[in-house]
Amino acid sequence: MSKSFKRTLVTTALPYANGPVHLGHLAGVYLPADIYVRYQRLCGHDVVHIGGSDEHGVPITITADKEGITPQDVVDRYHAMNVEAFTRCGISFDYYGRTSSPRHHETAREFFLDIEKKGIFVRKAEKLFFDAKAGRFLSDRYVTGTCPICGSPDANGDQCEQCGTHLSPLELIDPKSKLSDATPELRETLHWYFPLGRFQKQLEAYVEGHGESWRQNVVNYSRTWLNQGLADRAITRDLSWGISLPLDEEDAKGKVLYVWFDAVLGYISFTKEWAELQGDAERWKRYWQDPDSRIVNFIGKDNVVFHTLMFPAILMAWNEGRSEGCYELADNVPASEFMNFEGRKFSKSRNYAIYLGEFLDRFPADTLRYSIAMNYPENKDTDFSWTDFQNRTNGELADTLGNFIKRSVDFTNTRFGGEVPCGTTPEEWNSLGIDWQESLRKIGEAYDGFHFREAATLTMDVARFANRFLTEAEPWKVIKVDPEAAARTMAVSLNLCHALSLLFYPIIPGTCDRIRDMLGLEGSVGSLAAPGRPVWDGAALPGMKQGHRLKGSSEILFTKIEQKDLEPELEKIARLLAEAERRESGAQQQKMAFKPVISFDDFQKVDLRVARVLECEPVKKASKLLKMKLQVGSEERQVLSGIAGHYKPEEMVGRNVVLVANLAERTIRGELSQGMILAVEGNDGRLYVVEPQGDEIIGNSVQ
Ligand code: B3M
Ligand code: ZN
Repeated sequence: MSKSFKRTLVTTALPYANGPVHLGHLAGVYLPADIYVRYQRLCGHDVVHIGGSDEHGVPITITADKEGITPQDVVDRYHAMNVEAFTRCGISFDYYGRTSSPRHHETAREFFLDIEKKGIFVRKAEKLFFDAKAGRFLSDRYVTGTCPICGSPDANGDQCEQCGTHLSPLELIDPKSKLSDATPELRETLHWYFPLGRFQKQLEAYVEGHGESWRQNVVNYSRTWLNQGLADRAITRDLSWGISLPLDEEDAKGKVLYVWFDAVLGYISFTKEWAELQGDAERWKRYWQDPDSRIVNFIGKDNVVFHTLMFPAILMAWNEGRSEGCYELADNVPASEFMNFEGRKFSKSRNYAIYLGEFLDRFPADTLRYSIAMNYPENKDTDFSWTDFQNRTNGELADTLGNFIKRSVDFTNTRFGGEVPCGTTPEEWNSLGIDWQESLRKIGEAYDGFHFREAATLTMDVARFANRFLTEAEPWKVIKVDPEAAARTMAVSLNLCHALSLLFYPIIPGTCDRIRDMLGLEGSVGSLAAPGRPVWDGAALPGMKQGHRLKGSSEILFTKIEQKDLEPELEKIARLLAEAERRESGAQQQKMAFKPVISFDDFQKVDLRVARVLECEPVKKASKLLKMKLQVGSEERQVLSGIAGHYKPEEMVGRNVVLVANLAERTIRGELSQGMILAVEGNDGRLYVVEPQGDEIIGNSVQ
């Protein structure tokens, strides 16, 4: 670490309180953060871990509508459920807040007002869909209609699930309100926009200043946005659920802050609430407003730009014109890739998930923590499978770590009266064949660098070493001929047990406390360390004194997972996969159903022409679209097409395509599209452009 810090603030993305957290969330955000925090605490660092529920936003109201309950019911239920699941999993938050709290509302409004008073927001009148029956403006997710790109009949106002195109509700064909099924009408409304572009230079400097230390994915996502040029972002919404605008103006009525504007500020409000509970209401400032503190935001890859651009921009706006009370920006934003489940993406909406609480009803937290640490999606997506979970639990946790600890404790109990039979000299300890200083340094570096899989692997290597040491020394044989040598072996083994109880603590804390208990040592591992009082380095030294009494009994640390234990899980997976397949083939069949018959005259109305692609380029902020310049006979046309995921722009240039030449012009993402080109979706999900061959046919009719 190049810079040294006096204290560390760790935040974890605030999960929407609209459903239970699943293993994907745990793997990407909460477990890595907890492991990191526990390691830092063992090192004697001052570290505070802040998390909480995101209780605003459309996902909450959609769940409420679906279940026929109020948004408040939704957040109450899932906040409680997630707190419980995190607690059972040993995620050691110092504070877990809720964005519905008065302190949070106050903080968010304070930020809004400060930026409003500085005149930074831009107000824009715009026409939005209004549901006259429901008497409400409709946010994007509340409008549905036909996708202009792929023709799917139930595209959402923000995105078409079928082809993935990001849409605005105004682009939908035949839009309908999800609230009442009414056809919405356009009405003018005013919204507050945050001009991200105003902070472009500062944000570039911020991102580039961390180009070396941040993960590649984080830098890349941020750069992509920066390179496109940052646009104004609306930070208000016409919704009834959320933080209402603190302005006494007609225009502000019925509007709330956009959920992302308020959610990121939750990190700050919750730190304030934590400080109040500590009896020192000002203490939060040391973590947020002191350059000597280090802020680390653990998130998933889908939340990157909100944390590397939007949140920093809000803080920059606050800091503008201030010499005191300025906020520090995050020092690192370790964003994970995704962990899949049995080869498929976790999906709450498709009910393809294992929820954390559900998992813990069946298996112990530490077996899960270890398995996930070994599958941490650091640089690429990884997979959680039941078989891998079983193998790691049985082979690594039970047969290696658990077996070593139990053999050491049992043999000492039965043959040495439950006492550490002798001391272990530093020379003896250091000549075991393990370079303690080097091991600790490497594991520590892995933690500091957010390489959790590496840290877990190196730690298990120490357990393997210990297990082998005991097996090879064979004290149960040696004791018959050389009791003193057997005693020395057992003393070393018990010291290894002690070392492992510290080394494994960040990953499997509950188990480490049980090891301490068997060793007859007072207090939990976590209670040994405090800011300024490190215990991590103690793992490199023999920690068990001659004559110390063990507890006298032992327990099995890890129960092996039998095939029959997994059967219900495997059955469930098979069911979920079959359901997913049915859904997909259902969708396929639906597509096969032919459209209603049209007359020959109707068909004759469609003017299909062969065109040649002259130029082709991507479209800013529409990752699915390509913009093409086409030659149609003597004319040139500009056409947008949703094929970006299937063809590179340069691959399109020079191809012949079939153009629907007399389709009414449309503007998509501010770009004119004069027609449509034909493509076929293959069974592999790819789009294949219809491509008539030949040079002598450009501009001609397709009949
Ligand atoms: N609730 C999105 C999510 O759960 C959002 C994160 C907020 S972090 C401030 O993925
Ligand atoms: Zn579509």
